[in-house]
Amino acid sequence: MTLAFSNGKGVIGTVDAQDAFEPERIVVTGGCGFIGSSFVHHVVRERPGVHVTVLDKLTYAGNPDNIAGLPSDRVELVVGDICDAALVDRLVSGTDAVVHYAAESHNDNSIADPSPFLKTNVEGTYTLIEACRKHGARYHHVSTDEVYGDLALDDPAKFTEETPYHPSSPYSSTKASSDMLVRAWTRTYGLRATISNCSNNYGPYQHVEKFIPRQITNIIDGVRPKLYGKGENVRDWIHTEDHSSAVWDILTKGRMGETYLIGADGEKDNITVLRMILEAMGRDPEDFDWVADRPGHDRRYAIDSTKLQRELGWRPAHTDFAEGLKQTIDWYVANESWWRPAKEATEARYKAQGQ
Ligand code: NAD
Ligand code: TDX
Repeated sequence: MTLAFSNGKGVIGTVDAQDAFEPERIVVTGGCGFIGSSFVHHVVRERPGVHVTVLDKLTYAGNPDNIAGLPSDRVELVVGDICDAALVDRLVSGTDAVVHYAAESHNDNSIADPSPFLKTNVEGTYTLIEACRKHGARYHHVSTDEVYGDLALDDPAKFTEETPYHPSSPYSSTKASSDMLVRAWTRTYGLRATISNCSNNYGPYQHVEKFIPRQITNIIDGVRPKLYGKGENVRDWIHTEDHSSAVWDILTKGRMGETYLIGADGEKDNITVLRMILEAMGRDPEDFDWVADRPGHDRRYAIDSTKLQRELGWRPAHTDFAEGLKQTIDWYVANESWWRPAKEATEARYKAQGQ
């Protein structure tokens, strides 16, 4: 049987009934990070019947304040490591699905020290899929477009689900490795899994080590923003709330064993984004420093999300990047107490790298 779904005006997609899935209890790993916490908020807001257990190690990137204030009968935080097999086994035994966000997520850190990336991104994923296999839980794997490597700046192509894997950095190669584990577990053991590969996210609660929050908070601090290389690298920006709605759709309507690319046609080069931030904050658009380039710096990412849109009817809600950026800037201006504790150490790390 096939189920149709509509946007209120007409049918925009269908899904096989056998794949439609309505979880009551989910485990969200990395739910105190930037994107995982957005997903937790999304589920609490949009799905009143669903209980969320967040499993998060609270590394430098995890902050329990990101999910503070959510109702305690809907959201439980378990502080722990996804590599802890006994803990993972216990949590997965009582859940319908695992949505896996936890990761070491920053390329620059992976270049400075790859070891935690191997541990968390590869061994952590292995630990989770083994538990899901044992207990028959559904598994959704959150990954990145960086597994496909990069595109030339003048190439009209975009990544699709058929693009060969070609990761460049220690971070993206560990994410690619984790995707491969999920694919193998799906085929060999019949793990009931889906995978999504999303482009660059922006929005509130992003760590100040990442490009957009780093520049916003530098400007607030009266420090000149830092642009790598020639500033011509292109990223395909998507608001984190759109990433969250897409992951929910894939979890509940996606076909087993399938990969879906998530993107919102938000390609911009870095210098353009930086000038937009400077202008939105009332500064001279040329008031920034050129700094050393990232080794192996991927040139361009671009996502073709046709499959997700056509099969599952997903659409991004935040299509005005300038407006989303302005709201993001306003959030950092209004929430200095959230980012201030991480700022000094982050900038000290960059300074040591000449960035
Ligand atoms: P983040 O660094 O902001 O958050 C990561 C979270 O995982 C933190 O809360 C941290 O405490 C937790 N964590 C780290 N190691 C852990 C461990 N061993 N056990 C338990 N918890 C652990 O990352 P993010 O930007 O929110 O990214 C989340 C996911 O989305 C990652 O898998 C990332 O690869 C993927 N992704 C990110 C982007 C992006 O633009 N940021 C784009 C596509 C995909
Ligand atoms: O200070 C900076 N100056 C600068 O020019 C920083 C921190 C970055 N950059 C550049 C590098 C990139 O071209 O900006 C671009 C974006 O950098 P990041 O925010 O570090 O993101 P990126 O490396 O593209 O990876 C992000 O998107 C894909 C996330 O961090 C990953 O987790 C995700 O998988």
